Amino acid sequence: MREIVLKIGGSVITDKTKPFTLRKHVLNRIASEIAKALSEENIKLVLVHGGGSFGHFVASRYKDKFTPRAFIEIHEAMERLNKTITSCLLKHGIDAVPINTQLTFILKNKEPYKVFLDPIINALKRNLVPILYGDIVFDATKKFSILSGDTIAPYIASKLNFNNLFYAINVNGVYKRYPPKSDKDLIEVLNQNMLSNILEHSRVKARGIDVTGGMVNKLLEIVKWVKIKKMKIMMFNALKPGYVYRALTYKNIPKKTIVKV
Ligand code: IP8
Repeated sequence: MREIVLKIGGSVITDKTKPFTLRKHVLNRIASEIAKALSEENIKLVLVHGGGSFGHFVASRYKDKFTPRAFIEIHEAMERLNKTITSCLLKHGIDAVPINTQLTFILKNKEPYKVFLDPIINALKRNLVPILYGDIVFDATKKFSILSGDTIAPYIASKLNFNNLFYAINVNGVYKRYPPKSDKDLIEVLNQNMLSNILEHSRVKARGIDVTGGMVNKLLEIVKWVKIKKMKIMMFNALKPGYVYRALTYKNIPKKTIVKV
């Protein structure tokens, strides 16, 4: 059985340089690729999406001072994005069921503290595709904190003992240097040594607004949560047609980064 957590980057499905702007054609194409993969293979799939020009845009207005109003507004923007994505998945025949992040995760000092996985487990048992998303959630010490999809994805993959964790992003993978000169700088296999090196030295910035820190944060959260050596962790460019389908059906993707924990 294939078990896959697929994190779809906010930079893939939205235009992060323009507030509340969806990349409709990209979303439609990705939904059709997921639908095709699900029709061909037996896959236990959990989807997670980021905030893009919805959640990050509203969150940036509050500059880390999350008031009750921020909690409501950021969540409202994320719900709106999630609703659009879910509707698109449904239109393509995918039995996607949104899982409310605020009701699933309570944090303590920004770390998962109480997590209610039962709805996700129940959905999977009934062949549904749970879809989670980065959001602002309750935090036992800080009142409210942002929980990134980049935390949710490796956390869920580990807790559910999944064998695959994939990141559909807007670049080909992780590079040796930033800005990369060419794809010669693409790291095909990121081993543990390289991983600690990157986490110590690099300063990688996402274009547009990103309150959760892009690639470095992805790697940090992978290292924090994934303890299962056999889990396949892969990052690939979802702006390239066919790559999501190829990833979900285990077909080769020419340019990608495999992360070894
Ligand atoms: O884009 C953050 O999720 P991410 C969501 O996965 C918000 O980091 C609310 C900014």
